[in-house]
Formats: sequence, structure tokens, C-alpha cells
Amino acid sequence: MATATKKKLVQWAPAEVKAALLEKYPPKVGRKRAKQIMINEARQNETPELTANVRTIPGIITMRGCTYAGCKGVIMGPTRDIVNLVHGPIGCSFYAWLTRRNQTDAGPTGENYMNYCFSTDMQEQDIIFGGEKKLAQAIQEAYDLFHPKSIAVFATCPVGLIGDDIHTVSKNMKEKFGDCNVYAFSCEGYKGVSQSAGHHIANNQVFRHLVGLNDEVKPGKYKINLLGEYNIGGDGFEIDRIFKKCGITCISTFSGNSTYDQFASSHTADLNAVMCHRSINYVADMMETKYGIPWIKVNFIGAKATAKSLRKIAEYFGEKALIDTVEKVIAEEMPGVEAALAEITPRTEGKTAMMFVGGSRAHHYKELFDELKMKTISAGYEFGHQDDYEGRQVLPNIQVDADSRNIEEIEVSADETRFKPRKSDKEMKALEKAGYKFKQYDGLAADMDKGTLIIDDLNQYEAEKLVELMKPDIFCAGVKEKYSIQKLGVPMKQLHSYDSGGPYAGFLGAVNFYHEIDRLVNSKVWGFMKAPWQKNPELSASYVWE
Ligand code: CFM
Repeated sequence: MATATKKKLVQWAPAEVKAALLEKYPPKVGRKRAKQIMINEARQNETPELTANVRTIPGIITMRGCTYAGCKGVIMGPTRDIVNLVHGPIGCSFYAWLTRRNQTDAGPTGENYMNYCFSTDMQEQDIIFGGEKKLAQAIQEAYDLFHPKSIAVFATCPVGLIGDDIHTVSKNMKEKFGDCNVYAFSCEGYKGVSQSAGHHIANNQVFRHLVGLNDEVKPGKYKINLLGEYNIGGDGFEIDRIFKKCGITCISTFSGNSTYDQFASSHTADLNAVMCHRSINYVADMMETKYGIPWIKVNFIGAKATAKSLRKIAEYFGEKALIDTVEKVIAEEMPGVEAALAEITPRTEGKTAMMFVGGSRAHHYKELFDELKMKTISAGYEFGHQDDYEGRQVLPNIQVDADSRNIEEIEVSADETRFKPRKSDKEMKALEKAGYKFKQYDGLAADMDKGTLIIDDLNQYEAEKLVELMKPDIFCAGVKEKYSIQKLGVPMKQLHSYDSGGPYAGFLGAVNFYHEIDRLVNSKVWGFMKAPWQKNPELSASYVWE
């Protein structure tokens, strides 16, 4: 073992850690990666300092997924009564089938296709002669079996390579059925540099083909949409519970446990509350332009963050009845949270965490670690953009490259009959004057301590190196990282699928998380990772080259 790795955390200056991460790379690769590793200054820049949303360097084992995963798996996967049909080889379907642990409740209609895996099961023959006929047949079969309101078709890589026209096939089938909305997503895995491109493609098609189809006014007061909440491990159920208690009506969730009709009616809500900025900000912007619905950033990960987000929603509506109920709910929920913290924090205080998750959670979960009095020493996204790191004020200064230009930007204008400002100019100004922020996301960097390491698109090599060097008490990422990190003797929590746990959102979720982290960071099992003969070799020898 090199002597350097024996240093303790306190001895590591962030610049030294950065240099150690880059040390082994060829110079060109090192220069590129250096731009994606930032020693945080915790200040708000106008021009982005960190490079993000760029191609992974070939040869590097990235943690990222593909564009298809972002579209089919992330945005559309959690919809329960839309048949999500994958046009492609079976592996792509199987990979995207229930692995994300997004939960669903079949609701009063019982219509739920989540447990099915729909695929055209493309074969070599289809690649050679074209797969359009097979796709039409599969759509027909799904329709005959289930008579769903809607069928969504997803392209995998080979579909784009051979040029199947999935949009025309879908349009023809929609016309043929008359009572089933069929549309397609050109979300081939290679379309963008990561899942993120798939989010954008999904946002565009959801906006085009679903939002605004049903003008019927839904019952209830304080109508919002919750955007960017995917009900992983039941998070959405806990948030729904809290909304219900507060009297807030959630018209549509994009897209945890969502239904076709929720999307169709979502334009009737009066506020868009955006949880995961990365995956869904496009829809929020488009709905504002077309229908006049303002959007705010919220976060229901962390008990304090939940309370803050509820207060923000109540402040927007500005009615005393809602403000009072929200305060009452917070007062009812917080004692349970505080009791759990009083018991657990003496055991977690001062411990360190690292988080490398997709595009939001590496930020959101910092709230929970803060509540446990743990320090997040390094964090980063797989595929977040520069605005997710440094805040939306950098948006005008982000250089758009060819890969981003490849993804369609749809032109949206105000709907002639249905555009309706939710608040008057005067009301909006008054809210803003009181410190209320619309369309604002400050990003991860603003919340991270000075001198911590923010790393974009962390890879397998750097993850292991970082753990060896800084020895965090817990490392959070996904299943691909789980076992290699655990082998280093550090507990690993999956923040994508939550392992087998959850919910972690809201008040009850926060308490679940505290208990789970307590168990992980205080377990003695990690001290037994080395076999006895590795610790106390009876015979010691060295290689000649050492
Ligand atoms: Fe948003 Fe997500 Fe995330 Fe994401 Fe994802 Fe996910 Fe994620 Mo995995 S939508 S960006 S594409 S919060 S699936 S629920 S956990 S990488 S940090």
C-alpha cells in the first residue's frame, strides 16, 4: 500500500485529493476530468465553473445510464395505466422492468400495467427487414388484451439505426383505434450523453401528447402538480399523505403512481411544485408559457425541507386557512422526527458521507445527513447539468454543444383560450418582494461546504480511489457501485432504488432514513472485511519488484 493512502482525512487538503484522483490518467484524460472535479467555493457564480453534461471519455467506466433509461425508465416507467411498449431487443425491456422500485397503487379502477413487461422482442430478422410491422402487431395485441387509454412506444438503439418510423406507426394505430392515444418516443439509448437526454425527450412528448387533453375542472382546493417525484420506495405515498392532511390537492404527479388522466388534467392546476429539477424542468417551463402556471422548486427529502416546502406552497396560495393547517400538520409531525433525532444523532454526529447519484438526490439527501449532523464531504451527479450544480443563474452562460443541440427544443406559445395567469402581476411582484422565488434553483454547490469536492460523472476508478483516500463513514450511489465499495469496508446505501428500504421522503420517511443510516454507519461488520490472515500474516513475504 502506498504511504499516501495511509493518511487520515484531516491530513487531506481537497487539492491533494483532486490531484491524487487524476494522477494515473494519461495527460489528455486528466485535463478533461480536472474540469469535472470542483473544489467547492460555496459561492454563486454567473459563469459555470464545473463542466457537466458532456460525453464520458471512452474507456472510463461511468456510472451513467442511457437515454432510453431516462425516457422509458425514469419519466414514463412509473405511469400505471399507460401501456409502455418497448420496441427493441428483450434485454432493454427486461433492464427497465421494475428495477427502479417505483411503486404504484392500482387505485379504484384497478388499471395497472406496471407489473407487465411489454416488448416487441426484436430479432435479427427485424433488424434486417425492418421492425415496423412487428411494432404495429404488438400495439394491436396490447390493445386487444387490455383496451388501455393509451400506449406509449419507446425506441431502443437498433430502432434508430435501422430507421423504423415509430411515430407514423403509432399515429396510424391511434387513428385506427379511435379510443386509445398512441404516441412514440425517439429515445434511442445513444441519442444523448446520458439519461438526461431521455428526460428531455420524454418531457417534450408528454407535453405534446398528454398535457391539456382534459379541461374538466377537478374538485378540491389549492391545486398543484408535483413534478419530478417518482414514488421510489413509496416516497410519493408519504408526500400524498402529507398533502391530504394539509388539504392540498395534487392534480398530477409527474410521474410517480400517475395516470393518463392526471397528465391530461395537469394544466388545470394552479402551481407546479418541482422536486427533481433535472428530469422535469422542461415541462414546468412549457406549462408556464402555454397555460400560465408558475413553478417553484420544492424538496420533500428531509423533515425540515418538507416543512419548508409545505410553507412555500401555503405562502403561494396565501390563504390563512391553508397556512394554519400546514402549521398544524408540521407541529403534529415534527415531535416524532425530533424524538428519533434525539436518540440517533449522538451516534451519527460528526460522521462523513459521500453521495453520487443521478441529477437531484446527491443534493436532496444532504438535507437528511445534515439532520443527522453528518458531513457530506463529497458529492456529485451522474448527469446533472451545470445549473443543477451551480444554480439556474448560470443558464444563459452554458455553452450548448452538438450533443445537446441534438435534442429537440419545442416551440411553445401561450394557448389562445386556455392561458390564464394564476396570479396578477401585482400579486406575483408582492410575493417576490417578500423573498418568494419562482423558477429558481440554486443547485448543489450552494449547499455544500466550502472545500468539499463536487465531482461530475464520477467513475468506478475514482469512486474507489476517493473511498480509499477519504474513508467516508458511508457512501451512497447505485447498485453498480455497491459491492466494490463494500469490499473496501465502507457501508454503501443505494440512493436510486433504496436497496429494499423506503420511503425516505416527508416526515415518516426521514425517520426511516435516520434509523437505516444509524444501522449502517454504526455496524461493526465493516471492521471484519479483512480476513484474519490479511491482518496478521504468520508468514510475510514480498515480491521481488516491491
Ligand atoms: Fe431526478 Fe430521480 Fe434523480 Fe433522475 Fe435517475 Fe432516480 Fe436518480 Mo436513479 S429522476 S435525476 S434519472 S431524482 S432513476 S428517481 S435515483 S439517477 S438522482
